This record gives sequence, structure tokens and C-alpha cells, in this order.
Amino acid sequence: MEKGRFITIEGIEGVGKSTHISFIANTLRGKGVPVLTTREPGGTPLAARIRELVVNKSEDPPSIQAELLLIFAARAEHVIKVIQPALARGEWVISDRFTDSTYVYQGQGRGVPKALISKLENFVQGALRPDWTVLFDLDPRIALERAALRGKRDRFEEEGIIFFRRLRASYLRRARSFPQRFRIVDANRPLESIQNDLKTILDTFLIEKSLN
Ligand code: Z5A
Repeated sequence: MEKGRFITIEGIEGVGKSTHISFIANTLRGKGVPVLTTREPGGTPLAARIRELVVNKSEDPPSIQAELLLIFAARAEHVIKVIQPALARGEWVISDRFTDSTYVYQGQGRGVPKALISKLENFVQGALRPDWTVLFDLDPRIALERAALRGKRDRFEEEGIIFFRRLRASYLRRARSFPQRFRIVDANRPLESIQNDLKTILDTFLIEKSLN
């Protein structure tokens, strides 16, 4: 059976990742593609428990080192138990965040050396890398306003605007470093206009797939 494809959805909080992931999945399903949606940290019961430790506010927050290892522990569970089996079954996996988030949040945000993230990436994922990544790009001021409207703030949303400006710049640098893999979507537009772009992007994925 032909192996599936792996799509990741990235961007700082509030850019619309959760909003658009079901549109992406439904559009692909409408074209006959079997799709599994998932998210990070998460995707398995153990990874979901780790997610709480990473994301929720706490009186005893993890150190930078522990945060990094918790994220990769959750990712190992997710890759081995969910992502690789689905790809082997021929499904397309769409994950709300993956290792680009680690390069951006732990690397740029927390100052973890890129080389260390790369070692853990190789250890946990082997050769697995996303085929394509959709980056939703938005001014952090607007993104945080949108996130705030939803209510509950997590540990990362406690960080100030400067932190999120650095993260946005880091995402855009990664997109420039991997132009084949990344598609950047301007998220500062009405939903319908963003969805029109997404339809075009998904068509390019289907064309690339048929060529490879
Ligand atoms: N993390 C990490 O540090 N390292 C890692 O390797 C990984 C994760 C994998 C998980 O967050 C946290 O884990 C994350 C980094 C860290 N940090 N935080 N915080 P998450 O992915 O669960 O949560 P998030 O990134 O914060 O997602 P979010 O806040 O749910 O944002 P979103 O999914 O991008 O946005 P949304 O919920 O779809 O939209 C936000 C609101 O805007 C909502 O009310 C929408 O209706 C509205 N919206 C969306 N689009 C529009 C448009 N176009 N116009 C107007 N309003 C809109």
C-alpha cells in the first residue's frame, strides 16, 4: 500500500490553527483522501497527560530542560503509536504542531541549542519529517487578542508580546530555510479568504503527491 503523507500546521497561538485544521481535513476527505487529525503535545493518552504538564500553569513549572524532554517524550509516543502506523496504512496525518514548534518555542523562545533539538529529533523520529507544513502568520498583537477572546490562558500565553514577536520571526526564518516544505498563509484576513488559499495549497499537495 502507498504510504500516506504528513502535514503539519504551525504558528504562534491564536493564528487559527485549530479553526482551519478541520477545514483542511474535510477538503482532503472530499477529494477521497483518508485523513487522521491529531495534535501536539498529545495524540495518545500518555502524551495527553504530558501535555497538561507542559501547557498548564503550575506552581512548580518544568525547567527548560524538563520541558524539552517532556515534549519529546510525548512526541515519541505520538510518532510510534499514532503517526507512523497511520502513514503505513496510507492515511494522511495532519498534526496541529510538530517539531517546528520545538525549534521555535524551546529553541528561539527558551534558548535551547538547535543542535540539541536536532539530536532529539533524530532519536525520536528517525527519518520521519513532515512532507508539508502550513504556517499561519499573524501579527502577535492580533493573535494574542484572538487567543484572549477564547478565555483560559496557558503557561505560554503568559509570556509578553516581545516573546511572541521573536517566535513569529523564528517561524518565518524556518519557512525561508525549508521553502519546499512550507506554505505561508496570511492569517490576517477573513476566514473565507484564508480557506480559498488553503484549497489552492491542498491542490498543490495533491499534484506533488501524484508526481512523487
Ligand atoms: N509547545 C511547545 O512549546 N513546543 C512544542 O514542540 C509543541 C508545543 C508541540 C500548545 O498549544 C502549547 O505547547 C503551545 C506551544 C507549546 N503554546 N501555547 N500556548 P496549542 O497548540 O494547544 O495551543 P495554541 O497554539 O495556543 O493554539 P490556540 O491558542 O488554540 O490557537 P490556534 O489554534 O492557532 O487558534 P484558534 O483557536 O483556531 O483561533 C483563535 C481564535 O481566533 C478563535 O476564537 C477563532 O474563532 C478566532 N479566529 C480564527 N481565525 C480567525 C480569523 N481569520 N479572523 C478572526 N478570528 C479568527
